[in-house]
Amino acid sequence: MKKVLSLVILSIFTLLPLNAATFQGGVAEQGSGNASRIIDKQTGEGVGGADIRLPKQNYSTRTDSSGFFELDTQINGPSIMSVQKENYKPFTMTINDKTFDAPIVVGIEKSNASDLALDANMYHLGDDSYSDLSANAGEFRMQAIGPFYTKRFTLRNLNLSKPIYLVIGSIIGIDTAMARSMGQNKIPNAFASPPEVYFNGNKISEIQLNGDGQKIKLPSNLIKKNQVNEITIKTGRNLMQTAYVDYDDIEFMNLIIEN
Ligand SMILES: [Ca+2]
Repeated sequence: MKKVLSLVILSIFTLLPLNAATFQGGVAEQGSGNASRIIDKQTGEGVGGADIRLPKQNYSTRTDSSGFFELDTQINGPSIMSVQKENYKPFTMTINDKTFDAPIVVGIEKSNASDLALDANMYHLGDDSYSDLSANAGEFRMQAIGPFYTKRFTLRNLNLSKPIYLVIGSIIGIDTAMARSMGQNKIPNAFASPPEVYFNGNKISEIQLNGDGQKIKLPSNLIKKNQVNEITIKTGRNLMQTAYVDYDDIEFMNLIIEN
């Protein structure tokens, strides 16, 4: 019971920057034995043959025919775990060394025709220079692609009468003052400006906290229907370092457009 509670607290914590309704998967209940499980969120049945990946650990495994899996790898510090299965929304969640102290059950959702999976890969923004106390300290270094990420895509078949969102599956490593005050990192004397999100050249959001399933509304006046649109995510910089530019090293995975 204690484990369930701590997972619930973890979920609430990682979900703080958004409302609960935006969580697409979710830790539903405790698993049994040593095996964790992936289930269909609607039917509650196990999802067999789902790919589980931990890019930072360079580790992957697959669920058995009943949806059960075990992670045979060491997790130090926050890491992103992805779950992928055909016909389901790509799902990610932030895990740490405590997450699998007891088996967990994660519900994944069938994909909708109106959702656009923009990018299921993991990216590291920054300059590969960061403190061991940062929210990003981990054992496997994924090379930084630089201070920003850009993706171009065409938006078709949109229902413009409904809101359209960019969903960031998971994001870790943000060292803002707010992330520090929430206990997401342990750096005593430094903090960074927040990552910024641009849509078609306009800044539409700042991301203050690490977490899963963060939803950003795309302003309808900026949406180009049936044309090329562009999303850019730019990492922040260490505000206590003035001698040179020290970009905040962050990692994110799984971008989806939801309509
Ligand atoms: Ca850095």
